[in-house]
Amino acid sequence: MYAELIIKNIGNLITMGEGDKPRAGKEMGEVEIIKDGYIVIKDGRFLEIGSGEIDEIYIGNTTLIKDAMGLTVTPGLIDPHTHLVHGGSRENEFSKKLEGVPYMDILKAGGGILSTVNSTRQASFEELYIKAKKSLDIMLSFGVTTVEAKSGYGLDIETELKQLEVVKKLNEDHPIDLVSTYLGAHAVPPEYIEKKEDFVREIIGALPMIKEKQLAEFCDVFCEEGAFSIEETRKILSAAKKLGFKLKIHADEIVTLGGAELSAELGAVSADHLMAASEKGMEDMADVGVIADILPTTSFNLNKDYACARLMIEKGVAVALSTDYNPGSSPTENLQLAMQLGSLKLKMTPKEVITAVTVNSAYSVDRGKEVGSITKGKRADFVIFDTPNLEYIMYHFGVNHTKDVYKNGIQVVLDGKVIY
Ligand code: IZC
Ligand code: ZN
Repeated sequence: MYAELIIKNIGNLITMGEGDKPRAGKEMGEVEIIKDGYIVIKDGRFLEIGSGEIDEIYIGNTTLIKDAMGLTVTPGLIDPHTHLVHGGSRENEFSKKLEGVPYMDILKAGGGILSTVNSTRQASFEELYIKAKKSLDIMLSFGVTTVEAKSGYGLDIETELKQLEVVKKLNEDHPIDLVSTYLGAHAVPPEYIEKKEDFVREIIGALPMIKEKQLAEFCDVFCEEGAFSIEETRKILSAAKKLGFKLKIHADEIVTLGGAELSAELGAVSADHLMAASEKGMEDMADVGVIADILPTTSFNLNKDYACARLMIEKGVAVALSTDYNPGSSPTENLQLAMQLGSLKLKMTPKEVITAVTVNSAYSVDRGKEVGSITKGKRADFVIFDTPNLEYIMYHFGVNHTKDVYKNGIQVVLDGKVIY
C-alpha cells in the first residue's frame, strides 16, 4: 500500500474531479479547487487525493514526500492539435505576412504549406526526429504531457509515412504521450493541381495501410476554400470512419463552409479552429457532443478574429484549447500562451481555460479515461505551477509558470528545466 510519491502542502489543487466525460457549457466553469491539498502516487498512478492530514498508511521507508510550498497543481496539460513533425521553417514569408498578404494567398502562390512540404520531403527521418524532439522538450517545459501530432507535409505516401513513423518513434522515446493523426488532405500538391479527384482517391487509398501499420488513430482534413471542400472532406472522412479511424476536421477557419455542421454529421471527436463557424454549426456540435478545439495563438499570429468561445460555451459546447504548433500560422509550442489568450481574447474564465486544456483536451484526443484529471486510478501526470493560484497563470502572461512536471509519477521537469 506504500506510496512512491506524495505531494503535500498544495495551496490550490485543481483535480477536475472524476474527469469521466468532457465538460460542456457551463460545467466548464464549475471547477472545484482543493485548498491545502495532497496527492498520493503509486505505480505511476494517482492512489489518493485529499486535503489536510495525510493517512500514515501510505508512508513507508521508500516513500518520497515533496512539499509543494503552497503552490498550484493541475493535471498535466494536453495539446490536442499540433503539426509537430515538419522540416524547415517559414520566416522567409514573414515580411509578406506583415505587409498583409493573406495566409491562403501565400499557399496559392506555392508557398505556405507547400513550402513546408518541400522541406519535409527533403528532410531525413533523423532530421525530422531531432527537430520534433526539441519541440517536445519545449512543450514539456510548459507543462504539456500529452500531444496530438499530424502528418500532412508529405502529400505523397512515402513522406506521410515518414512523418507518422517519426511520431511513433518519439512516442516510444519521449516522456510526452503522442496521439497520431493522418492529415493526408492538408493541401493539394502541385503535381495534382489539375486532377484533384485523383489526389482524393490517393488519400483514401492510403488509409488501409496506415490503419494496418497502426500509424494513426485519427484522420483529419483541412476543409477550407483553397484546400478541401465539404464534399471532398465528407468523402475522405466517411472512408476513414468505415475503417475505424476517429475523426477531426480543420473546420471553418477562414470561410464559413459548414465544417462545424459536417463534424456533427460525421460524429467527429473534434472540430478545430471554428473562427468562422455558424451558430447552427455550434448547435449541431453541442447536440452530438463534438468538442470545439479552439486555437487562439493562430488568430493572434494571423491577426484574425478569434473564435466565439463564449457563444459556444453558452450553447453547451465542450471547448478545448491548443497551440496548433506549425511553421506557418502558429509557430509556437507555448500552450500557456494559448491559455492566456483564451482568457484575454476568448474571454474564458481561468476555470474554463484549465478545463479546456485538461479534461476536454484529453477527450479531444480520446485519452479521457487515462489522463486529463487528477483522479484515483488515472496516470499521475501533473504540473506544479510556480503561482499562488489558478488565475495567476492567465493574469501574468507571456512567461512560463511551470516549476515541476511529473509524467506517470516520474519527475521530468525540475524548476522549469527538462530533466528526463
Ligand atoms: O503549415 O500552415 N492551417 N494548416 C492549416 C496549417 C495551418 C499548417 C501550416
Ligand atoms: Zn492545424
